[in-house]
Amino acid sequence: STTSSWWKSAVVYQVYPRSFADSDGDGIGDLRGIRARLDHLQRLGIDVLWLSPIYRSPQADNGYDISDYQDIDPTFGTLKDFDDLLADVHERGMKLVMDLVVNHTSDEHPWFVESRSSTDNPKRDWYWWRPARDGFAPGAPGAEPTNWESFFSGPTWTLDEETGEYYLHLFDPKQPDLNWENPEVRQAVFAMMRWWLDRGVDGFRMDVINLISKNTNLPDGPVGNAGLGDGFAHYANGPRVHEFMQEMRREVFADRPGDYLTVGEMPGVTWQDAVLFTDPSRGELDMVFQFEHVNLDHGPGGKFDPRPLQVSDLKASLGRWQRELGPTGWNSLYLGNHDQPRSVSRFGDDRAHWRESATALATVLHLHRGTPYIYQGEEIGMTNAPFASVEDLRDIESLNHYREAVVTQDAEHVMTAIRHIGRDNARTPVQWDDGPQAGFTAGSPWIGVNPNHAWLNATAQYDDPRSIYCYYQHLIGLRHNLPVVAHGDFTMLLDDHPAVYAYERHHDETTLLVMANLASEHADIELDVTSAELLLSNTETGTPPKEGRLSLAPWEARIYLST
Ligand code: ISL
Repeated sequence: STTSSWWKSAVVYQVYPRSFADSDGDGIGDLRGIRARLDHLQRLGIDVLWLSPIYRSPQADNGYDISDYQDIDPTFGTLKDFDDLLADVHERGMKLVMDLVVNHTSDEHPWFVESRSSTDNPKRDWYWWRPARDGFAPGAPGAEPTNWESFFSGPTWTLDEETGEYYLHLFDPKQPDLNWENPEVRQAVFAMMRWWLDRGVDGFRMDVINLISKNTNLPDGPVGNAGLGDGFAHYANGPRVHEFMQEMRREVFADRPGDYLTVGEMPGVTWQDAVLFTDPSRGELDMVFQFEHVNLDHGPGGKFDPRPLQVSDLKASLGRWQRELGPTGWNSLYLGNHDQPRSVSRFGDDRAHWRESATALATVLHLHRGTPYIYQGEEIGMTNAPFASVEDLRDIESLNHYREAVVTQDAEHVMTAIRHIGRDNARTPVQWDDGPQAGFTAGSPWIGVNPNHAWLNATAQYDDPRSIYCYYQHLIGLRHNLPVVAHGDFTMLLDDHPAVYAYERHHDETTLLVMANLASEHADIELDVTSAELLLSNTETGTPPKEGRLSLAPWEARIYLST
């Protein structure tokens, strides 16, 4: 934040409103639904609630396509409902952070409607308009101004028939990119942010914020999929991104005392750049979401070409970020969100060792240096969903990929990859109880409820001291109560062990020793815990340590403290 580092001892919880809780039976979660479930969050112990977008939106990308930044989509409620929710969150001692989606708007946003209306409209330059490539007629194959492939398949340019020019959209055609080179655009965004802060919100999670500065020459990228090019080097981490972040900090936060949180979502950000973004002396962001560890299981063909993840790669990657951001910057810690498959299914063993692997992964993550993020349902161990066919899917990314991929690949092969890595895995409704539709809605849900809610649900876990939910309560308590968790330095141990993730944190006279076996076989390790106190473990009766040796059961995790 601007005035303190309160978020170092905080835990953030992400709500994806569409799938959290439905109060009115239309099958889609809403703000009143969230309000009615605040006990779940407060008892868990979280400090901050991050809301995925609730603004007015055609919902082409579930709200990441905004048509009015200063209103609530009727699907989710009203501004009054929002104010009520915010008041309740604050009354319970928690904070609320909004999603800020300003790399692009909806094509139905009045700014874009004006911009596309004519080549000399005053807002023409608020977006990226370009004529067809030299020597090509508009609309001809290959006439797009660059060869870039969009994140959601197909080219990043769409022809507007009326004016005969193309507009840029790194995501769907319904998500045109704003032109941050234009100072009027920046001022409009900053004014909108101030409006929300005046309303009382506590900060922003900034969607793909490292994509806002493009190489204005718009060069082609190396050709890959389907004849399209990879433009990443020309639109990500661009030349003015740090300047824009500093300007935002000045214009939006500088004269505003208060404990805010800013986190930039940044696909492809390097640790070198992350240090610059999060160095407090530079006045940019409090922390960033990096993607290195969630891209480790992507194959040469990208995310829909998954390959097995090696624990050693995960250790090397997260360890590097701990080391490099250590003295100057600050990490965001996450294993899942609304764009990623369920962490217990992806990194754990959601069949034979469901509870142990969910809690082992949580142990590893939460005791790192950084601010942990919990994605809704993770705290009860929700798993990937058994999507039977393409009819069960809702996500624009998966559906576009499916349509494109089945032209050249076997449909069942395509579905296997989507079942493994697709975003809808994280978007099935939160499983509150074992009743109809898992207690999510009295109506018919917009996406199917996972049938495992019969046994996997929140209600079954509240009073079970061995539950995943209760384990998360303990982990959050450790961050709140032990300065070493929030402020200690980080040293990786057993670097070369293929399955055990172990590290030490030091602060003043205190040492925290964390270890977890991230495999479904026993592991023997050499670590001396003789003078340490066992603080928390995810197994009932761990094997007692002997002369510097420990034997860990499958997915066993232990936390020791010595002072
Ligand atoms: O999930 C992804 C596809 O592999 C990512 O590339 C994702 O699109 C990227 O992380 C950006 O995500 C954010 O912006 C998107 C939106 O669809 C995501 O839900 C959001 O988190 C466009 O606004």
